[in-house]
Amino acid sequence: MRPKSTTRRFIVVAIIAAVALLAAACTSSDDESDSSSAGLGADEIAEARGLSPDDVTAALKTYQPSGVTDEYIMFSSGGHGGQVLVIGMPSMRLLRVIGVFTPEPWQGWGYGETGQEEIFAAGSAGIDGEPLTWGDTHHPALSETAGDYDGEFLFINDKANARLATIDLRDFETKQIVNNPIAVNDHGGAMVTPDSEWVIEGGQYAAPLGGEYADLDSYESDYRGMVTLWKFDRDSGRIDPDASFAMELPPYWQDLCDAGKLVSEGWIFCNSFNVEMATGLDPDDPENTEVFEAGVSAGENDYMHVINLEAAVAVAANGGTTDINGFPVIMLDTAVEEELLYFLPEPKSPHGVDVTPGGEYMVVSGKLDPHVTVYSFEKVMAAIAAGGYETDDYGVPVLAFDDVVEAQVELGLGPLHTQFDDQGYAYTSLFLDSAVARWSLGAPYNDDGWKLEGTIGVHYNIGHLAAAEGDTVSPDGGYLVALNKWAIDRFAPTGPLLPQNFQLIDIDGQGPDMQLLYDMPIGIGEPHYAQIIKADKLDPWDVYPEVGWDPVAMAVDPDAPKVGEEGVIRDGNNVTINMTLVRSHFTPERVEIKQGDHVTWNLTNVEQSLDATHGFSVPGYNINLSLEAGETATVEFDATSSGVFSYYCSEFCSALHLEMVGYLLIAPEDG
Ligand code: CUK
Ligand code: CUA
Repeated sequence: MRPKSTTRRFIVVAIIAAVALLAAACTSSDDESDSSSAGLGADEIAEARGLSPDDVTAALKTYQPSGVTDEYIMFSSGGHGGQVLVIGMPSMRLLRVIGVFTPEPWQGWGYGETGQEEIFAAGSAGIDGEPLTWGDTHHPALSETAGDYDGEFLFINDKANARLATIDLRDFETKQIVNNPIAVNDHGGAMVTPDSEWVIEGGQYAAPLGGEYADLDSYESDYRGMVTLWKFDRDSGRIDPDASFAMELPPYWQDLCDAGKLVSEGWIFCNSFNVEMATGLDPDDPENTEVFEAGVSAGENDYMHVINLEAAVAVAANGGTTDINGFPVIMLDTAVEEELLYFLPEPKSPHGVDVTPGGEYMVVSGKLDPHVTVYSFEKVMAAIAAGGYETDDYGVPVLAFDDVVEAQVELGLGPLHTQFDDQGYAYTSLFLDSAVARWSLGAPYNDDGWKLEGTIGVHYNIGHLAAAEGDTVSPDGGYLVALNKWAIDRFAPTGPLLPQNFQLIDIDGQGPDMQLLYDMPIGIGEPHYAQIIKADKLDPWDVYPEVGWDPVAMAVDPDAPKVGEEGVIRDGNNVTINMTLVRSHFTPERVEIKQGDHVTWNLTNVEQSLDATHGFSVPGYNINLSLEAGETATVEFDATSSGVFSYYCSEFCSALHLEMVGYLLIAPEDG
């Protein structure tokens, strides 16, 4: 167990004192119907607003005075908004929306900047080369060193199009999108190994690998699942596709994965569903009346995939792969032959797999089973060593459930995901019960563990949950966030589309003692997973390190426009504009070109002051850049339309911001 931070201990002491005062005041003060609270004392405000003592403690635990920063930072997926949300905790203030798979205008993400367009193009899985302009982000993964978040990078998957993105936490910007060459969608990504050498991307809905066509009648022979291991190169800050590989899996629907840690390091665990291999209702076959929701859950068991990553890496390195779409894949028969893959029976339609902080156990929840099932890594290793197992239809060894299970704990209805704290507790989301269950782990965490401690209701239908550093080797405890799918009656109505509801919960207590602190509506996409890092582990730049910094290359661009060297250079139909930006003007302020010109517009924000961002927007041409202090960028476009285009700065940067403008004159071709 780790000691609580001194700040937190101080807060707790302060709250106890304040609440004692307020609780007394709340119950004893006179009837007051004045709705204005200006000039009232704290007790009178609580009374006037009808706040209970619990409301008051919740407010005291989450309020951040102006200028005081948060203790934790939560990185949440933005769901089909395609971004990552950055939220301060415990205040639950939205700090930033990082554009990833979706253009984001405030950051000028995806509105003409050449380097960004190259990132989109490299990672675009669009049909016929058409770029995709959205993604369904599910699982953010902070980079880790020795199993702890190191605050350097963040990975996030796009479930819809089987893509992974890399975000650099020095500037919180997306640097890379890779497109899975063999799969059309994914789900078990992004999860990292304890030193972030590998980023795991598990599949979801089986399909022929490589994008070929095959009829659903040949599902069992032609459809396949997969897991892809992307090699991360920390020095370049990028995934290295040339050093990455995938593994062919049976056409079960692989779901979430987690990397082993400490005692289980070197192994990967992915749950799956649809071991039944249901293929949906067939309108031409009256015998087949099984819709997916019934067919996929018909059997008693699905399979957790236990993958020997270390051995798989060796097999891939020794050429034990087959190229599919130019990407090396360890085929299923090789995986069986080389003993890379084992299955563990999982109860009814599992979702999520979460490895305990010490790596000893893997926790799985059956969506249709009120239990969590805990598997022992040690028992799995012993069962593998003992041999003599059954196999599935594809020849993969299936270990006996009783040989590998450590415990089953009954928690409630619809268990999904599990997180951990520093007190030896686990927390599991209960979708159907709309609750979070706290349960104690067994040895070595608690000698009398494997039992439910209590539940707390959430509002409503919780998917994931995230505890402070709750999936690392050393969880912090203290806070947990319930990522609820439904909000129903929590917020003022805004039409038929309701926000999701992030609820902050204090998990500092013991047994059933948990307190709901705060509701945060999320009105952008539908977040799935989130990770919460201690804020002081992050060390982002205040401004770019040098003037002329290219955030795509993460280096100074020697050709970046410099003060005194601005101008417009013509070479035939190619026009290059070198421009600098500083409060409150562009240089040059006039750019005169001709219709039909090909324009390369280089810009440098030459400022080095904190928060001195300038925008650059050109009407009609869909160009909108955000240039942070020191940043350089390039926009290329064809001047197809003649006219007068006033480009302007879109950030209110100074008192004379409105004057930060220039004229782009595009003369008609035959004029
Ligand atoms: S999944 Cu969404 S609630 Cu994509 Cu992690 Cu479980
Ligand atoms: Cu620069 Cu407004």
